[in-house]
Amino acid sequence: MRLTVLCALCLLPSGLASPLPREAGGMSEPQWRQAQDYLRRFYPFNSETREADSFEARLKRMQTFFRLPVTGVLTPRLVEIMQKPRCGVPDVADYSLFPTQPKWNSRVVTYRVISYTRDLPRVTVNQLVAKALALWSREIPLSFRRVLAGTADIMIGFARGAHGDYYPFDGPGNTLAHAFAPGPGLGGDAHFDEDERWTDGSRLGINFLVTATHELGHSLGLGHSSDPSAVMYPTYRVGESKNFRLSPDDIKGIQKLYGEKSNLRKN
Ligand SMILES: [Ca+2]
Ligand SMILES: [Zn+2]
Ligand SMILES: [Zn+2]
Repeated sequence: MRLTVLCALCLLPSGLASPLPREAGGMSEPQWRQAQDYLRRFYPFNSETREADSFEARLKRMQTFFRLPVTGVLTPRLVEIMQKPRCGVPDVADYSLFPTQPKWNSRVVTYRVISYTRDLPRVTVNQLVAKALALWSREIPLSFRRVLAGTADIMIGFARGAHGDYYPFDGPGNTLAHAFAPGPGLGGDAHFDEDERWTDGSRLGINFLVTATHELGHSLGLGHSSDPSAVMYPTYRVGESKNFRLSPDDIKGIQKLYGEKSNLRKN
């Protein structure tokens, strides 16, 4: 069985808190604690040494990811990023852990929406999931088939708090959703935090199309991108529902995994 991207989190004992560095002043105790928690969740281990490393080393990897000066010092700018709503999948390309990048090997991948949000009509959720999948499938030789019962490759649902996969959601804000890389069982599944207020763009809230397109990118095998224009960027930004589309970076990533769709079939 293949490891998923999220399994990276399992490797980390929760008591492994590093001592708080004191060299940078101006941060409150809760901010330090939040920073430690954030780094533990999203930068759990070094993908080269496969070891959990120090607070400073994690901070440096975060600064590298977000294209900031790599100082290893906690700054207000980093605290600001840490407070943004985001995806629950770590910003660690742990693909070096497996010999091959996980992907679906069949040309048709099935999906099923198993639970819904109270914020949107079911038909809207179904339409937006189909739209998100279409954004990906128009770039690659892969198609999606919805099933209404039984087990699908990609099981999609909304849940709050603990929901049976060791990655409990955290109430309103912060983690919005997470998804698992291709594989059996939980592999490919995408979960959305029901404690968020989901919207189709017609009112305030977290845009479901934008979030679903991101999570389904993980379901297809993509990790996070540090390109701020990419759908696979880890933090959520508002105001991007109109003309929403994949960025060149996303397309490059997905085609690296699956190849290009034949030009004849692309509109
Ligand atoms: Ca949340
Ligand atoms: Zn993500
Ligand atoms: Zn989950």
